[in-house]
Amino acid sequence: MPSLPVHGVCPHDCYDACSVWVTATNGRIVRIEGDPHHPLTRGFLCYKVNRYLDRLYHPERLKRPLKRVGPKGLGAFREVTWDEALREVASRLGEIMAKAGGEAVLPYSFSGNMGILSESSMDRRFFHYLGASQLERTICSAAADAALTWVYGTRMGPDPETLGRARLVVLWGSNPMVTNIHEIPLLDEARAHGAHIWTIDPLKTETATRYGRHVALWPHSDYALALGLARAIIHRGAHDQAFIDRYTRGFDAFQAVAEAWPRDRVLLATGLTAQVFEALVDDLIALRPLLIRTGYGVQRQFDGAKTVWALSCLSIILGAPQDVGGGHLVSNSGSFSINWERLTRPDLRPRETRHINMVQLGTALTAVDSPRVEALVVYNSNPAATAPDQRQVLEGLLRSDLLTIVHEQMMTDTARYADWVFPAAMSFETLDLFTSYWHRYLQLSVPATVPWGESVSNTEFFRRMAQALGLSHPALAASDRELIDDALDTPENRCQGLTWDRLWEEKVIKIGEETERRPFVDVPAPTVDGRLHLEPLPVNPEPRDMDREAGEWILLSPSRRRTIKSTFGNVASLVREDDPELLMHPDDLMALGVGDGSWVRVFNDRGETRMKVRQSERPQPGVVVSYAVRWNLIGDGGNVNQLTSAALSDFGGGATFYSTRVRIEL
Ligand SMILES: Nc1nc2c(c(=O)[nH]1)N[C@H]1C(S)=C(S)[C@@H](COP(=O)(O)OP(=O)(O)OC[C@H]3O[C@@H](n4cnc5c(=O)[nH]c(N)nc54)[C@H](O)[C@@H]3O)O[C@H]1N2
Ligand SMILES: Nc1nc2c(c(=O)[nH]1)N[C@H]1C(S)=C(S)[C@@H](COP(=O)(O)OP(=O)(O)OC[C@H]3O[C@@H](n4cnc5c(=O)[nH]c(N)nc54)[C@H](O)[C@@H]3O)O[C@H]1N2
Ligand code: SF4
Ligand SMILES: [Mo]
Repeated sequence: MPSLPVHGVCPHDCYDACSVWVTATNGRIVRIEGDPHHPLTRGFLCYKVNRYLDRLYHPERLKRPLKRVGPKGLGAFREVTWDEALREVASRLGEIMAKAGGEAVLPYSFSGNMGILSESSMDRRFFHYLGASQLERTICSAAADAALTWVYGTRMGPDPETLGRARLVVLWGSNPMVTNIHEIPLLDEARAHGAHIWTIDPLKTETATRYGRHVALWPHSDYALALGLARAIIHRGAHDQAFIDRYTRGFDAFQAVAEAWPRDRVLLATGLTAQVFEALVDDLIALRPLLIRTGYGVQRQFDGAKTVWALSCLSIILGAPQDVGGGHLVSNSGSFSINWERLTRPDLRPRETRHINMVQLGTALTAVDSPRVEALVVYNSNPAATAPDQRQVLEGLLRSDLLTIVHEQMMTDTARYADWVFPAAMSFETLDLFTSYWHRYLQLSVPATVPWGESVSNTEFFRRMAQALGLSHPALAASDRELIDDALDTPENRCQGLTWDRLWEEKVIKIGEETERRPFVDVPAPTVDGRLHLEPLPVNPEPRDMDREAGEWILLSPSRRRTIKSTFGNVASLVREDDPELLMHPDDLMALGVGDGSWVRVFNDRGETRMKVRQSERPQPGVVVSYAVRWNLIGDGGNVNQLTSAALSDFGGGATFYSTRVRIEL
């Protein structure tokens, strides 16, 4: 007899945060279906999660703690009991901290599970209490976050439920056909009402093909384009001076930067024709509501932050925020009211401790001193596959004196380098609270069954670690229910009656402002003066990254349809071993004298990997594509991140994966 379905939330790092119903029979999950009542996720799931049972009960799913028995990286382990593993790990951690202090311990995690408890609660308390090094979690969106906070004082944009009203949508470096599939019905709706939808992307993506009006600009030239469009609009007198006067500050300084971008310079930088440029200007001036929908693709590069700043300013000088359905949407993370201080307890830190930027994990493990990183605790992330400058990361993970502890669901590329691996529960087996970086629904995910084997949730893992280390502070023993209460404990939530009881009753709750309320217009921007800040970021206003040398290609590695970064990368129904790895334009294949399907060596001064080339008109000549990311194990021991840059973005300390140049040979 199947039990009744319970409400769950897809936990993966995805805009959509789908509402689902999960059914278990005899302790085993047998069905995962979309919730038809969720206004945005609408009862359908993506290609990946439609095959989720293949991941949940994957033959390689970890069930018991493991201790390394062979050389690091080879994946030779033996099963041990939780008691033995915790005892030994606690004793090693104790020795390290006694000798080198808490900062010799480095946590490394990201959004493998987006539940608030799983991503950022007991783990943070634990590391704060130890006085561990603090990880700056920058790998995904730090450049955009910094720019948005500069301009708007938060990360918030229009409610996606109003998207259908837009009459001009500019999808700027975003590929919702792959990464935000529930946005597609909204875009279709807008198009059915006559909206023009432009896609600004160096690649001819599935989204560009669906909506036409594709602007295949040269990678990383968006900053030039945004400023050039703004300049042209201002020169035509078509900017919204009344809006600018009432809601913004810094317009003159913005205009001074935009002045450096006359049309000819923009055409040279972007590769656009004058007709396309003028058609865009005309649409931007004529059509309202105007939504600029910026994805994270534009900011994974050296000039990432100032690009997002320029796009924000472009939408603001056109007065886009004053229409319901208009504005600039990058992220809605800032819409939610979560008491992060109470949840993560930075006050537990014995003293201020150093920060380590996760983008530079390789350097942190191989070159940082005083103290050296002697213990690395990885959860919710698979840096051996997903971090840039992979050769250095793997060199660090191979250090014989590094204690590496990994809490994981699968034997990932990173877990193979661990000294100790602890089995992690899956989200549908644990209680958690979810926000979204796209929509405005807070959701409760209720366990459909108990964790598989001896696996435990992230919160339970860190409770056990604390106990094994003899840490008796009550904050380190809080239950999941107590953590949720702490998370919700804010004046805004109290005011809206957002409590555990209501969440338990309703499971899916629309938060904050009503759909019709226009951010930054009906409520002031949460900046110091309530205005939108157009002043330039405190960085060099000239772009850094626009060209390549002879014999080099720009390598882009955006999201892959059948995986979420490396997650799902071992699910046979989703990953084919013969998947093409490197897409290349036919002209480039011809010039290189390489046939479709050949194996090539792709290299630069950071690393190299072998990939199979496939002829494709997605990239333009001079650009190659390898979707992020496949497991190293499934290739030649490395993947695209052998080649990517660990340099930081202009502002905000973000990742620059796409500022990568490579050479290619047979
Ligand atoms: N199926 C699937 N879904 C995912 C993910 C996944 O791996 N697979 N990843 C999830 C995560 S972690 C994130 S952060 C989001 C990211 O999702 P998005 O915000 O959509 O970002 P990306 O996939 O990085 O890139 C989007 C587009 O930006 C383009 N792009 C690259 N460089 C430039 C440039 O210089 N200018 C412009 N205009 N465009 C550029 C790329 O070609 C790509 O088509 O998606 C999430 N959803
Ligand atoms: N070349 C290139 N590289 C990129 C990018 C790119 O565009 N190009 N994008 C970057 C971006 S945007 C991101 S966000 C990062 C993501 O990089 P990662 O943070 O490494 O994310 P994933 O590869 O999804 O790995 C998440 C891991 O968490 C595990 N996991 C899932 N749920 C749980 C749980 O509840 N508990 C525990 N303990 N583990 C769990 C999964 O099994 C999986 O192995 O990759 C970055 N890497
Ligand atoms: S991965 Fe994204 S689209 Fe797919 S089910 Fe999860 S939240 Fe929905
Ligand atoms: Mo991401």
